[in-house]
Amino acid sequence: MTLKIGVIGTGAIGQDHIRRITNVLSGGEIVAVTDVNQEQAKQIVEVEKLNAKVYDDGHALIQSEDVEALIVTSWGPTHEEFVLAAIKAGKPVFCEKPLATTAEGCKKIVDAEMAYGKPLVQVGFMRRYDKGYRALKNVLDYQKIGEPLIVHCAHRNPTVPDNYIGDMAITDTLVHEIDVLRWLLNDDYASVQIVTPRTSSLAKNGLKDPIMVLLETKKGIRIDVEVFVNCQFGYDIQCQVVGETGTANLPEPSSVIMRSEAKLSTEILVDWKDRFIESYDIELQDWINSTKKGIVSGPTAWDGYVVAVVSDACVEARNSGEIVSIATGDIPEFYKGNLSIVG
Ligand code: NAD
Ligand code: NAI
Ligand code: ISE
Repeated sequence: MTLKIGVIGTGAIGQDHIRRITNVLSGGEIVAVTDVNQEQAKQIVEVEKLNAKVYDDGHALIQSEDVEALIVTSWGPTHEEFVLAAIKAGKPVFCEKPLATTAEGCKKIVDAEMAYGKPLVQVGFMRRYDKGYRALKNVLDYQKIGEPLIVHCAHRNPTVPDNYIGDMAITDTLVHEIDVLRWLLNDDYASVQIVTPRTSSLAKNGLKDPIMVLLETKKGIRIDVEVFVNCQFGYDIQCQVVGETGTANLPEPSSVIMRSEAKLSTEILVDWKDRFIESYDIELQDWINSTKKGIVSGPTAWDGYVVAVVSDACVEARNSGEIVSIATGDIPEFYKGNLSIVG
């Protein structure tokens, strides 16, 4: 049985997910697409030679009888509305991060899903599927460096587009670390402080870039994350855990080591699509397989909600300069017992 999928938002990642489902993965077919930019939606149907209908808007697509499951890859602020409509229609939905741009919006989704009575929502936190992060988690879970004490991270983008504004360093970028670190450490956050160093002269649109995010977990682990989205030199993701008896680093993506012109060098990737390409493939194959079994096996709406609570606290900490406490509440019974190793 092929899962008939509708995609809302055919921008950068929407197109990339359509490409992988059509050409790389198995068991899913794109039967419907929509985008506020209708020309772009039509174009991807042509480019990928899809047997898919182009809908006028997301709601018409969600209601279509041809569509069994949804992928939401439109801009962050539109996610809440489409995910709520998918739950109302009783259709499984894979929503790119963020689930919603505020904790309040995510809570509405959690409440709607629990009222529906069956998990339908998966959030696109693909780093949990990454080979490198999984290897790092293995080191920690088997206590190979003792208990973790400190984590140093960097999330660097070479540049960002003009529509990257306001709080997006937190709500669009840092959210990946917020999710993956609580999964990696089996811990939740207790407080956050954000400090801003000198702003890069290459930052656009009034962005304060870079920022330094200082998190403390409930177990007392201290985390520092540098978010620097105009670093120019590449797409660079770093994570080092300092434990009681050693340190462990996230592996670098593999690359040819060159000795040439009196230099020893390796390439640095520049595009986020390439850095986690295998993770997206594994993530979406897992979503297709699980959806067919009627389960959600990846990051849930609860995970999306927790990330949004933390992200709201980060925004408050950035605006106030103060240390802000974080209270995420207890996980509801409904979301316990996730079957998957990434959940
Ligand atoms: P994008 O701007 O390239 O694409 C967004 C698309 O949504 C655009 O084509 C836009 O026209 C369309 N759109 C906007 N509003 C719409 C609406 N109301 N109805 C239909 N279409 C609408 O953005 P992107 O880089 O593809 O990002 C999309 C989402 O994916 C964001 O939420 C982003 O955070 C997420 N994302 C996640 C990752 C990741 O690593 N997991 C990477 C990139 C993007
Ligand atoms: P994008 O701007 O390239 O694409 C978004 C598309 O959605 C655009 O084509 C836009 O026209 C369309 N769109 C917006 N609102 C819409 C609506 N109401 N109805 C239909 N279409 C709508 O953005 P990008 O980079 O593809 O990001 C999209 C989402 O994916 C974001 O939420 C982003 O955070 C997430 N994302 C996740 C990544 C990951 O690594 N998991 C990487 C990049 C993005
Ligand atoms: C983008 O939306 C992503 O999710 C990328 O993974 C991230 O690195 C980038 O900063 C975001 O804008």
